[in-house]
Amino acid sequence: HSVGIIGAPFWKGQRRDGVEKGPDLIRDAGLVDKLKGQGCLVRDYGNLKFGDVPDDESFGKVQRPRAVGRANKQLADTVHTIKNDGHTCVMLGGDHSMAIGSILGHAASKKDLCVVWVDAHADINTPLTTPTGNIHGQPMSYLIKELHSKIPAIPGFSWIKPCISAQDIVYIGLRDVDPEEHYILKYLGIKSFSMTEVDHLGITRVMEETCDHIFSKVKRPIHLSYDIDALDPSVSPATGTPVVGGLTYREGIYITEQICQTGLLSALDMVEVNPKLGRTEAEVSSTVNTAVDLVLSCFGRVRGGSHAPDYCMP
Ligand code: DIR
Ligand code: MN
Ligand code: MN
Ligand code: MN
Repeated sequence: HSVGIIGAPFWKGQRRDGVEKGPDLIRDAGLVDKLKGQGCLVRDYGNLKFGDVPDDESFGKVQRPRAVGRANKQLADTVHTIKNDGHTCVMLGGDHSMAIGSILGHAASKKDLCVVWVDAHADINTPLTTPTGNIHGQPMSYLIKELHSKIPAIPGFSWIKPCISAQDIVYIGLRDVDPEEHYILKYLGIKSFSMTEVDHLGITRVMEETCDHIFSKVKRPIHLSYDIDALDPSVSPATGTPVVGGLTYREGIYITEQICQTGLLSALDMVEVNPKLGRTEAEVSSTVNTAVDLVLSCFGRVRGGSHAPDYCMP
């Protein structure tokens, strides 16, 4: 695997500061060396730098639209470059509003991508349905072609054009979905495996059906957008909106192992790690180490162990 890493230390898609520390914490936990140790070629593109955006008045309920729009444009351009350089792109967040730029930048070089969104939340509120005004609860609404007519013109967002169809999306891990979001999911017929389906089918069948759905016509590049709050807060407590009853560590890792197995992972987001929201050092390290393990498992780490192809016994 050839991996390009970009840090997006951005928090303005929600209200709790600390999530901008995610990229450096995940790196400090040894991500790059561990990826190299399992045979990956790694290029670290560093962290994006986001300037101040003055007079960023809310648009209706939507908070800090210009800052979010501008940061996502920077990210989209960089992800596009990383894809054109031939890497699988890893975006370290930052809050989940950065999936807008990550997916748009990815789509700029891979037109036929599909999205697997692993999250406790659907993040599909529109600017008109959002109960909180936080853009990290809305990114999907800007990206889906079928919702285009429902999205008003937002300052800072004029460059954003939807790039995916409702049928190209699978959700896994949902358990905190707003009523309007639930309506949108049903109305568009979006494939979703809530925690109820994970309980009912088991994670094995969830992943089989996920692959059947996204590859029903042809094999295509996968954009995996992984919100660390998909996992149970007993595993990853240091995050902005934890919700009880989440994926176990093993279910979370099984998802990334199976996505790796497809051979079609083209871009990954690892978002919403917020060290300021861990109550103890152990809570922070459990969250950060889980994020690292999920990334490693996207790029070939297997729990049964492995060895280099030319390995000889001493
Ligand atoms: C809620 C919470 N649905 C919102 N969303 C979160 O703000 O739109 N997404 N926490 O990660
Ligand atoms: Mn979430
Ligand atoms: Mn439902
Ligand atoms: Mn999310």
